[in-house]
Amino acid sequence: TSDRPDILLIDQLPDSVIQRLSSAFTLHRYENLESLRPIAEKIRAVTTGGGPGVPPDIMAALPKLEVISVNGVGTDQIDLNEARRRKIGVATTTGLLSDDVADMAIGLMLAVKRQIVTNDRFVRSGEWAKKPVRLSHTIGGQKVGIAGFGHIGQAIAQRAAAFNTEIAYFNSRPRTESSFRFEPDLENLAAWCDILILAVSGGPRSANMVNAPILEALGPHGVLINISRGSVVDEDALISALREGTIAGAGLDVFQNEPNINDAFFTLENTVLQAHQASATQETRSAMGNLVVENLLAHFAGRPLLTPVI
Ligand code: 8YV
Repeated sequence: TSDRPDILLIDQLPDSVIQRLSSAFTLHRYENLESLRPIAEKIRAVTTGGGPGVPPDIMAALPKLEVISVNGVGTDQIDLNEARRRKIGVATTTGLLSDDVADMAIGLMLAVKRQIVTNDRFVRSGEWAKKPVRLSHTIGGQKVGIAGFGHIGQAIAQRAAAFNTEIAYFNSRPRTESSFRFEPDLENLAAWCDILILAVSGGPRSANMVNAPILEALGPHGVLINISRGSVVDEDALISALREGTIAGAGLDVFQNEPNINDAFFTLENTVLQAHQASATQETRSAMGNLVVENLLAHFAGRPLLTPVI
């Protein structure tokens, strides 16, 4: 009945959020297109994460879809033109996760530059008693280039500034309200900086934006940090650059084909890997989940979405 709309869940949500959802809606977990078919006609809303989005075949299979509530900020895996054409509302959890994601970028920067993860392995393997410790690199005075200067990029800049780094950013347009230096050319930014942090949104415009020439420009002392989308980086070029010392190291939270990522990453000593966890704190995931619920409740109460993207 219309009192308890049927909702399709793609991706994981915290238990407390599932409980809130199940008190207002009838929930269906997405497994595959086959098992979706019999209930597809009933589904009026989808919740999903920024990573998985809503694959086109799922969207096409849901004729009664009214609203997509994204547990994240990325909409690169949702066909927004198609959603607009079908008058499907799309909401995200904008604003809630920038701080956590920026913290992860800084954490990865420190982990790579100060060799925290390799040092952890050095201690655990018992090597400490046998070998001299390796020297790492100072953060202060380093040049930090930030590609993508939205909420997350700006939160990264604010934090990086506290480490007495020099900062410049690349963006589709200058942020005149910001006092940080704008660099309109990504290759120039890569050539200038010691640490290149990716905070651009995903999608066709940024696909493989960080390719072999950008990595060459970053150079043998350069470090790449990615908390945005795996699609932004040409991974074959990155893996060769890390193997051959074209760049010094990388800290990666996101990959192509998650979670079945290229296993070449597993053997790279100079990389620190995370499982797309930059927003994955209990506090933020529960705030995000609650906003996912609020958007759905608003929609089915006939009110506008709280945080619509279209
Ligand atoms: C989440 C994200 O990990 O906000 C995004 O776009 O990718 C992340 O915050 C994701 O939404 C959960 O799948």
